[in-house]
Amino acid sequence: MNDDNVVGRALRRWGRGMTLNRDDLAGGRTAEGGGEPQQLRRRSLLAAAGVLGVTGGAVAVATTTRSEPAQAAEGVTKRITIYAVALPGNQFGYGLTPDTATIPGPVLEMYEGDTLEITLVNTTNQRLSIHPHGVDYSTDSDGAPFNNSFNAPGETRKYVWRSHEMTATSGRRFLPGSAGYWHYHDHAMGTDHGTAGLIKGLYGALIVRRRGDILPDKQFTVVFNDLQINNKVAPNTPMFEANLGQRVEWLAIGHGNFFHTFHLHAHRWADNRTGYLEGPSDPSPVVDNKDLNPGNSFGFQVLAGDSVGPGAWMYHCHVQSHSDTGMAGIFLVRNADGTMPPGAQEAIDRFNGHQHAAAAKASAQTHVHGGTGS
Ligand SMILES: [Cu+2]
Repeated sequence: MNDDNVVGRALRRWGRGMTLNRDDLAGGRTAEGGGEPQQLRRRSLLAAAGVLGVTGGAVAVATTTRSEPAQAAEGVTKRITIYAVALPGNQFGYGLTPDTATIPGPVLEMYEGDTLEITLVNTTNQRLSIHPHGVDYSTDSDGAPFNNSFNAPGETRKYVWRSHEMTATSGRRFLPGSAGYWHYHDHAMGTDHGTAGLIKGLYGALIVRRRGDILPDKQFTVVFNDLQINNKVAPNTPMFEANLGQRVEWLAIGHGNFFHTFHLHAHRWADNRTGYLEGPSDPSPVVDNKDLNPGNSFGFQVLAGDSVGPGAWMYHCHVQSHSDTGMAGIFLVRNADGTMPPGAQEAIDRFNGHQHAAAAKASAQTHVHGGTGS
């Protein structure tokens, strides 16, 4: 893949939609570790994007570093095109170009107050849609077939997602804004609930940030989908990598027919909107394990290796039969200079050589689930 072409396409798309604005909102990073061969590498794209800061096939413009709080103009409308594409192995993915569809799809980002106008191009022979959680939309952007809101095979259709800031209401109370770690997914393939689209990979993360939120150095999307992670089983699950001290944003999403618990080794976060404590008396519980059930999503930021140092750390479902059958992966925290810490490669080798005894069986069962509807 040619990064310059990706960036060029993104810029042309932006040029049609709006004027580039250095203070504009982050967005459009392709999820790392999506596991598809076409997957964009965010680091190389960042380098290619240069001063304009277009990332990952680029929904938007991200220039803010972690020492520089996010800022955005009020009420920006961002126009993007997303392609729904058939992938090898009877899977499907969303991509910012027809050639870069991944499982999960690209991370979409906006700030509270922004509007995301999505042109969804259905390149497949299946009925499908894109349905968001957490944002505002009318029934014709719902993505649900009963609202007649979907793409027929080969059809292109526009979906509009709006968002809003927190507002004061009576009784000294506040109505929530849109900020949160949300997600999007198909709602039309196979059944009126998109059951086939979901099991086959049509899902991704949606972040609505509040102005002033800290932006991460890296983002990892982890989707517990039936008994798989990002439609993979260990040891083929994504290995997420960061250098010691990098600010890492985890995006966790649940889909399918099972209840899960997401556990990250050696790191902990505040169980609130961001993962950070607001101060020494912030009452948010601090956790390292959290329910991740179908339709749920949460996110948090941690400093890679904070208080524990570099190493190969595991992330996994803590339902034992699920982790035993392959719902596990590696969070590799390298040394601050990017070199491998002692013992990490050996740990990775052991993980890769580990016989996840029932993995093949579980995978086969999952494919039975996924075999319906198309
Ligand atoms: Cu599980």
